[in-house]
Amino acid sequence: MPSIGAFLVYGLYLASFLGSAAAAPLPGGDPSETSRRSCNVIKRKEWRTLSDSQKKSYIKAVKCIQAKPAIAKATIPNSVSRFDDFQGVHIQQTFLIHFVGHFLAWHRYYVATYEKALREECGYQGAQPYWDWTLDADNFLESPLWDPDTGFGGNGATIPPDGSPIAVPGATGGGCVTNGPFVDMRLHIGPGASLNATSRCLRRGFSPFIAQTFSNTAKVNNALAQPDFGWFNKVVEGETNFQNAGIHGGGHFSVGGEAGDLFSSPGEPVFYLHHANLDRVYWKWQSMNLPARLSDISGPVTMMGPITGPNVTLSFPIDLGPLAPRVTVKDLMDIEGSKKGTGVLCYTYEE
Ligand SMILES: *[C@@H]1O[C@H](CO)[C@@H](O)[C@H](O)[C@H]1NC(C)=O
Ligand SMILES: *[C@@H]1O[C@H](CO)[C@@H](O)[C@H](O)[C@H]1NC(C)=O
Ligand SMILES: [Cu+2]
Repeated sequence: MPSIGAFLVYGLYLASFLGSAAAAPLPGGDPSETSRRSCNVIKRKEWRTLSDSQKKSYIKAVKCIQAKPAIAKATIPNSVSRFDDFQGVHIQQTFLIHFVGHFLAWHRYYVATYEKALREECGYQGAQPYWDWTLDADNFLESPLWDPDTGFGGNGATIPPDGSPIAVPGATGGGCVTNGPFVDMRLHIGPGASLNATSRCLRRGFSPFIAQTFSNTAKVNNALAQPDFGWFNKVVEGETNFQNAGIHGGGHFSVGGEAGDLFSSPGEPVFYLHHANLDRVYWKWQSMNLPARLSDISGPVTMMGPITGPNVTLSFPIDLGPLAPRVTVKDLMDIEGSKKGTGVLCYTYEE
């Protein structure tokens, strides 16, 4: 079967400027100042527990952020909207933030920054919802997420071969979404590592097989059973193949299309619900032994780097470029760190 590794080659030319991404000027001033502000902890809920009107408010906020003009044009010239800004930063940093020790910390900060943008720039009153894909693992197509009226719309149109850049086992669809709120959505950058101007539809290629195989409760429990962060992270990210993928890959490749693109997957609005759930599993694992696990961090500094180190530490910088102030892994270890004065985050999970 094709490996994700082969697909990584797709964007190797990026490597030349990835180093400079870390040096980009950052707005917002001293993050420790932000962390000292008072904080009202908001509660993230599972998508299907929201009322129809809460669901609609969330979708409305996503459409709002997709209509707000970009602020990151200096580093992502073809970004049109604030939504594109987020996608562009992920594309730029793809090789810096996956299969590394700070994978979960980076994506934790990234989703929280998106949540903040929805709330502060688009008047969204709720918290970032999450998608507990274990609830849909055996009945993927029936997930309330795909409802055209109260969800994100359904599968992409059928186009053989599957429209995702790698052949995903069990994939269907692959073309543009055919119903729901994102049927007319345009993506302005991507796919893959491309930051060139484009105008693309939102593609999906549902694979119920991937959902059933990798997004189930046993897989989550296996991750939760890991004794230290190094193992937890390895199990969550899994291998770069479809035999031993992790729950991270499960969420991405079950939706497929844009979501199955390692670089430009945040072009899929459901990306943020998937990564919120991954973050929730991470927080669950931390909460099983919080005193120790608020400071347990390890893993390679560079993508798939040597297991002998160097390892990521609490002082490792986390950089979202023009999206947010630079922080460290330490600032992101506690999802309520802002309230406690130990970090920059201020949310929690229902259940
Ligand atoms: C982006 O545009 C440049 C200049 O037109 C072109 O050389 C390059 O191949 C394009 N890259 C991709 C990935 O399409
Ligand atoms: C990095 O972490 C691994 C796994 O926990 C450990 O075996 C190794 O000694 C560490 N390397 C350094 C340089 O700390
Ligand atoms: Cu990612």
